[in-house]
Amino acid sequence: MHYHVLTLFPEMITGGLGTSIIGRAMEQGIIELTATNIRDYSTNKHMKVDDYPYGGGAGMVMQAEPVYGAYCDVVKKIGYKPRVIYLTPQGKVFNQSMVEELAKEKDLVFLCGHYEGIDERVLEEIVTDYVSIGDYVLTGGELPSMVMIDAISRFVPGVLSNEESAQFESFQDNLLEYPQYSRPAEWMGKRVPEVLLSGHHANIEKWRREQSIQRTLERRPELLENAVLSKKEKNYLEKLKKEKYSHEC
Ligand code: 6GU
Repeated sequence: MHYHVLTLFPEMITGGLGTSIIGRAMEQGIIELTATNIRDYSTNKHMKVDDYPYGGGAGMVMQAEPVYGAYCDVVKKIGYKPRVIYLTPQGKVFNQSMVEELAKEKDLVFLCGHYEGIDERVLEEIVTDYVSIGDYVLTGGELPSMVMIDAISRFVPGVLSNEESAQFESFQDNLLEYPQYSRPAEWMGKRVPEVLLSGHHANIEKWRREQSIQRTLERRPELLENAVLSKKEKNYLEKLKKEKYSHEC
């Protein structure tokens, strides 16, 4: 996977993604990250990339030409027109199924806007996907593109080791992850649940599934509508719901 990030702040991207699991995958050559400074494509003698909005109003607008120049260089380099993701609070809200779909691409371009946005004409010309990372407003598209690159990379083959593998985590089966414990067996008077010390693998598995169901009911009940549960697990969920309501005043 090769990520191409078009931004006015390339150091933010390379600095933010250079460590930990993503940094290791770059060293191994499994993923590649090129952060391009849109300012390098300014055709203005002062290297300006923004101007006042036609029609008036607050703030500045990023001009079409430098953005298009940066994009065209990517197309020239890779030899085809890739998906171009524009990070905007007006986009479709990013989720795990988008992660898994985007992880199949060979190249992805992330276009990061600033100021009051980017001239609409270049967006019409190059953008294939408008994506938001949630319903709040950030100052630019850099943090959202880093969030997306982190999440997508976890699904690029070879990025995670077997142990780190994505298969058994939150949102698998639409259930949240069960709680984890490590040594010591007692900390501040709190003991690790005894079943985890028992070595009885079937009981541990059952306990973890039940904890996942309980945690999902408490924290993200809307996910349970799409969760895949066995008959016994459905009964367990019904029991939890009854208990929950019986505790309310
Ligand atoms: Cl993708 N961009 C900006 N500027 N703000 C956001 C966002 C994106 N997603 C949520 N808020």
